[in-house]
Order: sequence, then structure tokens, then C-alpha cells
Amino acid sequence: MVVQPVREDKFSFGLWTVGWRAVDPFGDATRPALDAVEAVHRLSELGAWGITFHDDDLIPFGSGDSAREQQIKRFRAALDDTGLVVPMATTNLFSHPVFKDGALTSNSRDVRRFALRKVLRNVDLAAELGARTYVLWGGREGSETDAAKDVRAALDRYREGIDTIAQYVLDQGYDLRLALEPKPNEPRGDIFLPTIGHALAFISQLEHHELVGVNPETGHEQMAGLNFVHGIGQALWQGKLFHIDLNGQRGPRYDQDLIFGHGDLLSAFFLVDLLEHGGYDGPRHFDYKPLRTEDIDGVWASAAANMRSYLLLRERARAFRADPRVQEALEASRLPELAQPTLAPGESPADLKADRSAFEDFDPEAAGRRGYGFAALSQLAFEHLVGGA
Ligand SMILES: [Mn+2]
Repeated sequence: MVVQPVREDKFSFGLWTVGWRAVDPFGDATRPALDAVEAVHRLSELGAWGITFHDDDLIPFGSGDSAREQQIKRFRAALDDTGLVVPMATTNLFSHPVFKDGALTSNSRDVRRFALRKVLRNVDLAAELGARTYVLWGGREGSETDAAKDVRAALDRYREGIDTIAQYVLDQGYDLRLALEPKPNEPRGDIFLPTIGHALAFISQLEHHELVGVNPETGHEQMAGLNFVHGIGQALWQGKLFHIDLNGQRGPRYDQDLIFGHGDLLSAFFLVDLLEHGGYDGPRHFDYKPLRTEDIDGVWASAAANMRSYLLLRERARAFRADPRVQEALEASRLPELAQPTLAPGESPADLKADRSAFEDFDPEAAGRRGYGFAALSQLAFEHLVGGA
């Protein structure tokens, strides 16, 4: 099947994904460094729409001002040459040893102030390059031992940090929203805001909550043993899905960052179905790592594979939705009925109490014998997914 990504598909990649040199806790780099300008050109040729970066991916930590300006100029020229956009940027608050106890929640106040300055500096660059989303992944915001942190004080500082960044965005008049990225563990034993649910609850406590949403990652939620599709469903429901990181993961273990679809395939199918039919029109951003076994050709093959996986799943999801047997099975499963409010328009709790059909005359035994047909519906999804429908 011919599937060719186009700009309208809004596929984007982190510079750190294709640029990953495959250093892991047990082994050295297996690939040479990749120049940002080459990444822009190669991704553009493959049909991607955008590229994203941590400040330190583009400009090495500690670079002087002129080296920084020079690198930004080269990067911008590559964007202009190709038409690739920068939809999102983020900050590296986890690699340098200064952040070993976290950044916005470090026990050291001077480290927290340095971290905030590092974020604000890159927020300026993000706005300058036209980014609309600024992601904050709390890589080392957390601990290995519960003796090391007062969680309530840490969350006070986390809130102060995010509100300060949001206030800066407002003061500067930037057209930028913040997106928190949850992850349960790795690199630290326990990370604050470990799941989509924790992040959404935290956002409700912010002064500038309207400016802050989430950037959930497939693998991060699955590392916690949670259903990613349900998490995305709730983020959409709350109007908080500002950005998404797509990849593959096989169950609760270390963060695998596999190619999208190369983990829980059924979940990937239902996720694409949700994104395509659930009103999400933001970037389809891949946050994956090319396998450590790959040379540079394998890197580009894997980048293309992410987009192909998404497009094939989108095709299958559309066929699933268009199949009259699926429409019938959905009816039989009473799914359309779920969209019907439980109370009638204007009905009060007292009206409900007065409705004998709801209780006194209701036959729970008969309703308990009702079959829902979910097995047949689920099998139809499976058959569309494997091309057997
Ligand atoms: Mn990951």
C-alpha cells in the first residue's frame, strides 16, 4: 500500500530522537553525532512537517553567545530552505549534574533559579521560531528515597515554577501554551506528576491553569500499566490535550521509545481512531529512539516507519468507522446511548425519585441478562486492524 506522509498530516520529530547516539546505561554511543541542519533536511525529504528540540539539542550546554547565535542562524536557514516548522520546544533540565536533584523542585534554591532562567531563555527562542507549545517534562523532578523530599513543598515549588513561566509568556505577549509531560519513573525512581491524571489535577491548582495542558507520551503511561487511550480521552474531555508524544512500549518496564505501533498495536489503533475522530488537530509528534543496533540508514528508515505506521492505522480506523457492520455493532452495543444524558432535560433529583419506571417498575433482573455484544464489536476492530475485515 502506498502511504506517503504530507505536511497536512502534521508529523513532527524531536531533534533528540533521530539524533540519539544510542548511549544507554550499559553502553557507549553506537552512532556519530547528527547535525541539526542535516536532520531538518532529511526529515523534510521524508515528508515530516515539524521539528522540535531541547535547548541543549540545538546549542550545547555552556556555549558562548556568538556560538549560540551562529547555530540558531544555521538552523533557521535550514527551516527556511525546507519549510519545516518548529511547533514545539522544550528545556533540558536533566542532563547536567547541576540538575541531579531536579530543577524546578531541586532542594537547592539557586538551582531552581538557574533552571527558571534556562527555561525563560529557551522560551524566547521558541517564540522567535514560531512555536505554539512549550513542553515541560520533569525528568529529575522527584526522588529515589521518600526521606529526601517533602512532596507538598516540592509541589509548591513546581507550581511556583510553572506559574512563573506562564506569567512570563503573558508578559511577553507570546502565543504559546505550556504542556506538562507526565512520566512515572526513570531516570529517577519516582517522578512528580507521574501520570496524566496527576498532571491534570496539578494544573487545576495553578494560577494560570488556562495556559497549561498536557503532552502525554504513549510509553510513559504504559510504563505505569495504564490505558493510554483512556488517558488521552480524559485529556481531550478536559480540553487539555495540547500536544502528544507517540511511540511504542511493551508493558511496564524501562522506557522503550519504540517506533509508533511497535508496542501495544491494538491500543495504537484505538488511539489513532480517537485522535482522528475525537477533535484533536495538533501535531502528531514522535518521541521515539531508533534502536541502538541501527546505523544512520536505520535511523531514517525508523523515522519513516513512525509516519507509515500512523498513516496505515489511520486508514484502518477510517475503514472501521465506515463499515456498515461496525455501525450495526455499535448500535447493538448501545454505544450511541452513552451520549444521551441520564436525566431528561430539566429533570430534577425529585423528578427522578418520582419516576416509578426508573426504580419501582424497573426490572434489574431483565437488564442483568442483557448482552452488550462487545466481543463482536472488538473482533470487528481487530479484523479491520489486520486487514481481514
Ligand atoms: Mn519515552
